Amino acid sequence: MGVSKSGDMLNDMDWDMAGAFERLLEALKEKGMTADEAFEQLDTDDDGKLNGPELLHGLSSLLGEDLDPSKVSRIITSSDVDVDHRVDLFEWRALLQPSSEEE
Ligand SMILES: [Ca+2]
Ligand SMILES: [Ca+2]
Repeated sequence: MGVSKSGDMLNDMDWDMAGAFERLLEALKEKGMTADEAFEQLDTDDDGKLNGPELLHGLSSLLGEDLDPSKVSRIITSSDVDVDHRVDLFEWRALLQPSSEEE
């Protein structure tokens, strides 16, 4: 019910990043994982930052859908406060933090 489908091909510009992160939050909730734990899991080389390949790989497996590098680079661009082309823990938390509430 209420599911609308557009016949248009979903290209990268139309890709719903916020929607993807909502699904990611749902997935984490199901696994009982916090944002911090997810970060640790994604940070496979333990440098405290998520680079493109780590995000691509980690998010794809958490979401159970195949992201592509252009989506990942959009995630990085939109979250990268200090412009080092990596997502650190603070940037990651900001990505996953619902903006409505802060505690
Ligand atoms: Ca890393
Ligand atoms: Ca950064």
